Amino acid sequence: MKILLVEDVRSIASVMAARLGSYGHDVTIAENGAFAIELFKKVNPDLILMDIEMPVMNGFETATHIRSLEAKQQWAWTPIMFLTASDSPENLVTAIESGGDGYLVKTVPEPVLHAKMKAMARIAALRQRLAFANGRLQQQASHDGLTGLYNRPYMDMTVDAVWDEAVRLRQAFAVLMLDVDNFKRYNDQYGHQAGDDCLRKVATILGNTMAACNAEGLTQSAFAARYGGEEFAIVIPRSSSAAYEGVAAIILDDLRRSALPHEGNAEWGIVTLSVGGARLDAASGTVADVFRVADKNLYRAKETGRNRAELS
Ligand code: GH3
Ligand code: MG
Ligand code: MG
Ligand code: MG
Repeated sequence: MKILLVEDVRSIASVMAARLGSYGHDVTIAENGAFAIELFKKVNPDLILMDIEMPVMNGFETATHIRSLEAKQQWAWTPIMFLTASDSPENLVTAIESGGDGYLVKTVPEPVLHAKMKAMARIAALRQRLAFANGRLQQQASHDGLTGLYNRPYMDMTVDAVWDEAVRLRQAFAVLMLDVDNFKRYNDQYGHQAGDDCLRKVATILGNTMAACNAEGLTQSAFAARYGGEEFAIVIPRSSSAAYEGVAAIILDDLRRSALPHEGNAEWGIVTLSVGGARLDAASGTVADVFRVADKNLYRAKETGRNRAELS
């Protein structure tokens, strides 16, 4: 385990650190609460062992501060064991109230300390596995399994939040709906498996293009999502009309330049997209209306020849 040991008396700290080190733990020492908070952010320890009486900031105050830092992250809770001189009920109550998980007396016998650390290491290992599994679940819940882009539920949730803020602050809001041209023919000619690969490639291009647009400052927090089937959506918060038109043009161009073969796609012979867009200078009404307009424009782009954008 990575242990953050907080103790102002140097001799006690070094004896304790040597013991913990001999059990195979990686110990960082902080000599007061203020240093402990700095090191806590840097080291990301599995366990904090902390003295109560210290200058600058005592152990209880430090624990409260660490808990308030952790409150900003979901699921964050680093175990804190206080090191006390005396085994009193008041200490235990205050320890728990201030956000600690228990305490050890400083004169704890060697085998007891060793055993307690074994128990804490088991909990730390479990927390690591949970954090890993949780990260994977979050990724799966928000991303499309085929293409790796954001999925529809994530997009809907994010759009609602972006839209609410846009309405409140009367900000611009834009959306592009994109649909692969003649994709049924692609499947018919190359097979469904190749169709899946093609959707992955198109999605990668969309994702990369939007990352570049954000990185270059053309857009801020714009993102692409798989809307369903061979349809995608791009949400562009706070977008100027130049940025909105720019993104549509760049997307069409990036896909054309990738030149993914699609023999059955009219005279082009490569995979192309049709795009319909809608943009408001100052958000009002409902976001569903904005999507409806974009969808209508997508239909017009199809009607008037495909491989093009219709924006309003
Ligand atoms: P249009 O230019 O008018 O959009 O023509 P289209 O053929 O693309 O449109 P249509 O809606 O007729 O067909 C869409 C096709 O996309 C049919 C469906 O099988 C295919 N499709 C949807 N989702 C997937 C997928 O996940 N994988 C594959 N391989 N094909 C998909
Ligand atoms: Mg002390
Ligand atoms: Mg379609
Ligand atoms: Mg299509």
